[in-house]
Amino acid sequence: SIIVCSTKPITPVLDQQGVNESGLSRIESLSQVSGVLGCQWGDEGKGKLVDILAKHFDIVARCQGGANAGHTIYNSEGKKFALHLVPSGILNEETVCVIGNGVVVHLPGLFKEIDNLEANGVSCQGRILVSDRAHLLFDFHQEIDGLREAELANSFIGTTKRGIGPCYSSKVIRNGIRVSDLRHMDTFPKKLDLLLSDASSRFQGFKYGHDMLREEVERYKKFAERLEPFITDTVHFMNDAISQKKKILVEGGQATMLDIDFGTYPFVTSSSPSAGGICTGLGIAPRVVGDLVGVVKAYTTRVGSGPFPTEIMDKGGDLLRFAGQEFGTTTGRPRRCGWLDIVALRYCCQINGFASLNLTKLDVLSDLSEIQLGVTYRHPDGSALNSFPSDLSLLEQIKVEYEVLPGWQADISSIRKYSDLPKAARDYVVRIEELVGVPIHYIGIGPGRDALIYK
Ligand code: 2SA
Ligand code: GDP
Ligand code: MG
Repeated sequence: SIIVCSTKPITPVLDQQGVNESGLSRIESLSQVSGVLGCQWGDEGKGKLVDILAKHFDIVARCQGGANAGHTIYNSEGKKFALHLVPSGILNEETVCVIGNGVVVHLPGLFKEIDNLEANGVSCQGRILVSDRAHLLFDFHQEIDGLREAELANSFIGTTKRGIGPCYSSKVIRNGIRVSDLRHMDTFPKKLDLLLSDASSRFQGFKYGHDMLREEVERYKKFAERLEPFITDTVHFMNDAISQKKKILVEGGQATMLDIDFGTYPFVTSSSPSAGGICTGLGIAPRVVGDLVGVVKAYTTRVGSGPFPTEIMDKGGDLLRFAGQEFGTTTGRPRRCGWLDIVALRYCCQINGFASLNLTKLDVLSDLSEIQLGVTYRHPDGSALNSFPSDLSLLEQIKVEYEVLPGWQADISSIRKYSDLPKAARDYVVRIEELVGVPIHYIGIGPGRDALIYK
């Protein structure tokens, strides 16, 4: 047989969303129910991957969190969208977007987001389903989020003040109001009254009167009418879709290191952004959940207070912040920056059992002459920790040991093939895979839809 060798470099054939052939096989082999979850302290670039994958899924579903999430995505013309409650599948017109029972829903915020999408030519009609079991997050939840942070004084969490903790508190203490309650406007005022009086007895700074209650009820009567077409028994919908062999992609908000159980408690969010949140937040069985893709930034950022072992405290942190444009999508807060933390990443991979990883923002490291990887946590007694500690006081005392790798000091943002990356960049990717034991299948080299390398 004759083997014909081309002397010309082969340019990958890109489809409209910039997916080349190797990318297609990666995406098509993802299981019927797949998920995209954050591996660090959020803002890894989950939204971008979900938007790219959405084209190959029938449904994109959010299972936890609320409008604290900020997922930035760009359409094929480069137009930017910052999503908070609406799943990042919305720009792909064939995709149905589900807001599951585990999400806390601030209706004014949701409607504003929908109006903004519609004003920018994205049709949402019939494409967004809101679970009848999801809890409603009221403006007063946001107000007491602020009061609670003020009360905590120097040990404040640094929440997004979107009312997340207070709303999940209402849910767990069992006086929360759910979307389905909007269908019973006769009993709604009494429920809201109880909820508000609970808040005012707990927070001196929170006052409400009958006028406010009446106005809020009137407002919610209108919201109830507007929401009605969106309200769905999403547990039934999801399970039906699974039996019909529809492809479902679950979009995580926040990340495992902010998980209420596994994160750096109490400096965490109030939901479960890790794998378990998929089942509780959508009402689907663990055995139907297939491949989970972990999204990990090539370095680390954290917004809000709490331990951050690999944080760069000197001007190196500022350089990363500006190079990576690390400012909160929801609040605009500057994000704290540091090196990639392998100990935390391994812990996260254990909890979630990722099939593969998406390493994002590799392009941001391009100017550095050397790059550090936090590989070991050393106890004050000199021993190496064999897991991520739950004890925050210990976490503050540990010393991180770093491996230093050479940088590549070249612009990689227009590269679309793994083999075209500079050797030092490939070495960095491979070293992370070796240390973590999970393959990196996707590499982000820019914010745009096409800026993804499939490995
Ligand atoms: P909350 O508001 O109760 O969930 O805050 C508790 C902690 O969780 C963190 N958290 C986040 N961290 C990163 N990104 C988030 N979303 C926005 C974004 C944040 C923003 O995409 O940039 O705009 O500031 C997010 N949401 C919650 C939060 O910082 C607290 O540490
Ligand atoms: P999410 O919350 O995980 O969806 O992430 P955010 O949207 O809050 O933050 C990630 C930011 O990085 C967004 O502004 C994205 O547009 C941007 N981004 C995502 N992937 C890449 C990448 O590979 N390179 C660069 N330079 N930016 C990226
Ligand atoms: Mg974000």
